[in-house]
This record gives sequence, C-alpha cells and structure tokens, in this order.
Amino acid sequence: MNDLLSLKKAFLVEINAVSDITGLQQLRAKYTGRKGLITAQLKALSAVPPEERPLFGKAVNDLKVYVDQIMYRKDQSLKDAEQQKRLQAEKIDITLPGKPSLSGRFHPLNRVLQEIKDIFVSMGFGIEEGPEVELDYYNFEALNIPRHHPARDMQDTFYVSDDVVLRTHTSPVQVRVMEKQRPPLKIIAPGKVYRCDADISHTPMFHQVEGLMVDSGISFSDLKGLLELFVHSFFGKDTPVRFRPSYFPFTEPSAEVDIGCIFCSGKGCRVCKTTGWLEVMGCGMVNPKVFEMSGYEPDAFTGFAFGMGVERLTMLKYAIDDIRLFYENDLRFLRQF
Ligand code: 2NM
Repeated sequence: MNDLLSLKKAFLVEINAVSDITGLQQLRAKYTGRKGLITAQLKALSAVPPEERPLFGKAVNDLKVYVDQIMYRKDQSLKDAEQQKRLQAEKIDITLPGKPSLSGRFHPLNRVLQEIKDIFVSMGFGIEEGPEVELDYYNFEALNIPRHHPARDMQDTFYVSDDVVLRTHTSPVQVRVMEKQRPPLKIIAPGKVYRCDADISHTPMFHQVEGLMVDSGISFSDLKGLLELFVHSFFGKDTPVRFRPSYFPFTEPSAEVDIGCIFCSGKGCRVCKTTGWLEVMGCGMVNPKVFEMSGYEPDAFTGFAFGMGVERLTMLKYAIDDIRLFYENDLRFLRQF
C-alpha cells in the first residue's frame, strides 16, 4: 500500500513536468503501459496474501483509474494549448481595410465604336476589315479621286512610297470587298485612318466607320431612312436630322448629314457656330465610275455609302471639346466613362 502511495506521488510530480504529447506518451508507457509500474502492481497481485488481495486489488485499480483520468485531462489540455497556439499563429486581422479591386474599363472611343457597330449589325450589316498600309490605287484611284485632287497632296496624306499610302479613309476596304463579292452587299468598314493634320479637332490617326449597301433598286430614300434610323438610335429618337447637298468624288449625288445642335437645341451657339446644326457624317449614292472599276455593272446596280468619324461622334455625344484628350491616357478623363 505504501508503494502505491509513493507511485501516485511520483506520478503527480512527473505529470506536472510534462509539456507535450510525446512526454505524455512516455509517461503513459511508464505507468499504465504493458510494462508499466502500475501494470506491474496488478501482475504482482498473486504474491499478495489471499486475505489482503481484495483490498489491495481495489487500491491498484483505483490508482489506475485515477492515473488514467489525470492523463486524459492532461491530454485534453495539451491539445487545447496546441490548438490555441495554431489559432493565434493563423489569426487574421479583420479590422485591416481590404485592398480595393481596381477594375478596368473600355476607352470611350472603343465604347462608341462598339455602339456604332452594334447598331449597324442589328440592321443586317456585316463587318469588314482591311490593311492600314494601302495601295494608292485602292485609296484614291479606284474611288475616282483624280491625280491632282488636293486629298492626294503630301500635305494631307502620309506616303510610304510613290504608290503606297497610310489609308486616309476605310473606303479602300469596301473596294476590295466589291472586287471579291457580288451584290447584294451590306457592309461596314470600321478602323484606323491617317491624315497629316493636328489641332484641337484633328489627330494624325483617327477612327472611321464607313458603310456600303449595294443591290438592284437601292435609292436615296433608302439611304435617308437608314441614316435617320442610325442617328435616332445613336443620339436619341427626338434628334432632328437634315441632309445637305455636298460633293465627294466617289458618290453622286452626295450629302452631309447634320443633326440639330445638341448643345443649344438648335438655337445657335459657339459649338454649332450659330447655325443650330452639327455635321455628323458624309454620304451619297455610289458613283457609277466606282462600280465600273470594282467590276460591278453600273446599269444593273445602285448603292449608297456613308462615312463617319468615331472621335467626332464621341466628342459630340459626351461634349468633349479637345480630341487630344482621347490620346493622353489621363485616368481622370478616362475614368468618367
Ligand atoms: C464618305 C462619304 C460618302 C464612301 C464611299 C465608299 C465606296 F467605297 F463605296 F465608294 N465607301 N465610303 C463614302 C461616301 C464615305 O465618308 C465621309
């Protein structure tokens, strides 16, 4: 019995010194394992005189139950401590402000370009593209722009060589399509164009969308109806539209499309130069000479064409007064769209 008491005391001293799971495992082996000190006491029961056995047996058993219980609690508290340590290490400070997620956006010119394309695609037009470095033939000759026309001057056109230019409009795309495809044709040609020019309303590179519709029996009324639909869709259904006679070598007759000034509602202001109207695009019936050069029989087909500047339409739509803002990449400007 004295042995059991000192075993218990020794155990309590040792378990107090245990600081991790491994230490506890060693202690368990030492006391209650197969070759443990308490297990040995149980095994030694047969050497105890028979009359003392029940009392001694119960005492050993009680000690084992007690020791098991203490070790169980120690095990729990070690595991708790370990978990607390891990939680502390993995702690996230949720009071820190989050990192703002910066989202990009479309450039205003790209937005408007997409809007223009969507309107024409919804009306059944296909989209065609072509080279920006273009033969003089497709840029001028095939469009009935004569040799000594001012547009062909070095002052207005970037020449790459004698017969190669940076395209000054996207019409050459349409000539290339006409060479390959028979009517009916209903296409727009969006893209970059280049002209020797730079001030608050001109940049050496800008964007155009030109359109072309060819079939037998296409009339000027078709042109007016379609462009009115476009203007009402792009600027709003109450926008006044007028067609003003003009001249282009590649169309006959030709016209400029004006809309009622969106800044002064037609009363006359600085932007519309007191006329009450703003020019938004050019158009006309395709000149039979252009058809002839592209291989379409001028007697069999008629068609209309039109062209607009994406920068100009964007400036009008968003009341932007300097074209250079589009190309300065100032985020204070770009974030407004
Ligand atoms: C404009 C104005 C009027 C035009 C003409 C052609 C083609 F290739 F069919 F002859 N494409 N685009 C045209 C007509 C362009 O831009 C102000």
